[in-house]
Amino acid sequence: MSVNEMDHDDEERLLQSNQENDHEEFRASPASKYSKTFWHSFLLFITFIASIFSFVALEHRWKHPFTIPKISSQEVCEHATARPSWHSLPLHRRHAYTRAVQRLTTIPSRLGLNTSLYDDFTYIHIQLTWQVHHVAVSLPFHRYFVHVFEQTLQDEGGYDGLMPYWDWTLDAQSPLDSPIWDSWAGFGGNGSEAADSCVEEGILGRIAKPANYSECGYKPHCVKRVFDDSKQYGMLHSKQWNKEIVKHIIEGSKTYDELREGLENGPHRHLHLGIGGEMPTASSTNDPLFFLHHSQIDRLWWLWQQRNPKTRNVEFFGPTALSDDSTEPIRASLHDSIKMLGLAHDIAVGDVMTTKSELLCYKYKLEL
Ligand SMILES: *[C@@H]1O[C@H](CO)[C@@H](O)[C@H](O)[C@H]1NC(C)=O
Ligand SMILES: *[C@@H]1O[C@H](CO)[C@@H](O)[C@H](O)[C@H]1NC(C)=O
Ligand SMILES: *[C@@H]1O[C@H](CO)[C@@H](O)[C@H](O)[C@H]1NC(C)=O
Ligand SMILES: [Cu+2]
Repeated sequence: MSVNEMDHDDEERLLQSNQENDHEEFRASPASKYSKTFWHSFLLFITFIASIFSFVALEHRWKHPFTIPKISSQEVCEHATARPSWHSLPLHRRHAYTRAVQRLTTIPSRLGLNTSLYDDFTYIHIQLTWQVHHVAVSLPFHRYFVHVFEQTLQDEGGYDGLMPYWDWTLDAQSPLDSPIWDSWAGFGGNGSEAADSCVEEGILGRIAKPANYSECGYKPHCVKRVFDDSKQYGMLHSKQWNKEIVKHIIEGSKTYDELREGLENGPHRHLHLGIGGEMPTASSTNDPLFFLHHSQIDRLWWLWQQRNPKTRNVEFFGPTALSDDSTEPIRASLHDSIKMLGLAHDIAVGDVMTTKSELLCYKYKLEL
């Protein structure tokens, strides 16, 4: 086919279509037909992109409804109730608490695991261990973690109260006489020598066995306690968690990082070590004392915050877990997320800096 022939053919086609257009006024010319299709596709494309964006936004909002931190000391919940001290709870209330914990071990996992709802907490604590200890986020993480446990006890364990805290400073003089070890209205005591240090009384003896996760994954086992009577630190390391030590940390810590470090490496760590067995491991959550212990740590942070809420409800800094491809630590920020791996919403640190937030809404009694 020659170039001329082609031109001729095209000319003819053009002529034909022009004639057709003359006859049918409503039909668009080839050029405008082209542009109409173009605009149709363009609009369709825009709509498509827009819907993708809104879907992603919705999805994000659904999964992380709290990711926008309120970076202020906003105390929006005015009628916060105070969490109770274990020591001040009547015996039947203490028993009711242990029954609620017990119930969580009979409810299926929320994470879709073949273990219990109670085990979900241990599973998550193990998964996140390296990200949430000895770093700035350790206090906010455990504040939120205990809150999720408290909510779960209320919603699914049938517990109609707030999370109690174990003020171990009250027991530092005589740790073995603490009411916390009661076998009916408490958690049982030291592990049994005859049973390889497994706890055989209290809630652990009655029900919560086997614990299903250990540091190395799925591994049904009994929960152990090996009370340490240390020459240096005293019975259950109580010289490291008595009232004087705690007072010194609360009154002496000028910054968040100082307080976090002082609490975490001091009383917090020594209580784990002093009780021994499962407590000083990543699966410490298998011992239900974990939650009362961390409620107390949370209370001490809270007491420190109350001394200057305006500043301390937004003061958050310190070390973070190292990023994979850099030796430089990332700067800790109120925007950092706190993951709950599906057990509850992921949130931002800024969401739990005050306990009188919409999300948390609790307080403690204002006394050390
Ligand atoms: C471990 O899993 C079994 C089977 O799901 C369950 O019966 C048991 O209560 C779980 N243990 C705890 C401590 O939740
Ligand atoms: C539960 O899952 C674990 C793996 O996470 C598996 O090893 C174990 O056999 C399962 N147990 C049952 C009773 O299916
Ligand atoms: C706790 O029990 C273990 C045996 O399981 C024993 O070795 C240890 O001395 C006990 N601790 C105290 C303080 O009684
Ligand atoms: Cu922890």
